Amino acid sequence: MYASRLYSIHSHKQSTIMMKLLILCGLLLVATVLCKKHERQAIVEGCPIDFVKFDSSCYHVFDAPLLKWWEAMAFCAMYSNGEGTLATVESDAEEAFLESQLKQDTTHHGDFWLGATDMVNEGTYVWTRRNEYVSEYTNWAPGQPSSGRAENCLALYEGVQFKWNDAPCDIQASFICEVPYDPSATVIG
Ligand SMILES: [Ca+2]
Ligand SMILES: [Ca+2]
Repeated sequence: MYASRLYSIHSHKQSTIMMKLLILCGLLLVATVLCKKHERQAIVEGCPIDFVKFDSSCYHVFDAPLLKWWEAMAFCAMYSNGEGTLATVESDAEEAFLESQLKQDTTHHGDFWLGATDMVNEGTYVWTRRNEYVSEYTNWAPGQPSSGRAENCLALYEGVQFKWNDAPCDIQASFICEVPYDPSATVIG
């Protein structure tokens, strides 16, 4: 009788330990999933949430929403207190960085707006937010710019390995925003 009671207490203790272990495993599983989710948010200090840093700027490729060139420019200005702009590309290194971002993901199709246009003076492209001519650095695809007054906005085009293309400003396309890297900026979370 005594032995069986002892056995019963022992077995009760064992099942309590098992229960505790199961709860612990469950908590660990939830914590792992939450950590993975957190990683996906990709917060880089000094950049807006989900932007990636390169040199002294932060960038994000937007596959959606698809916007006209001027809509995309206004969209980018929502970031960093109005300092956001469609990306400007001013060196081989910056171009290579953006191309690598686009080539990483096979879902990127079509044109990706950059921040230059020749809509004011045909043939003369200007980085509008910087108020600079596109002259020091260019990376036009062969045969581009192709279409005179019919195509006045600059894009990286997937069909030519993300080299430069002039496209009609009112087509709805993907786009890349760029904001200045600001180490003093903090993410509120
Ligand atoms: Ca043009
Ligand atoms: Ca073109």
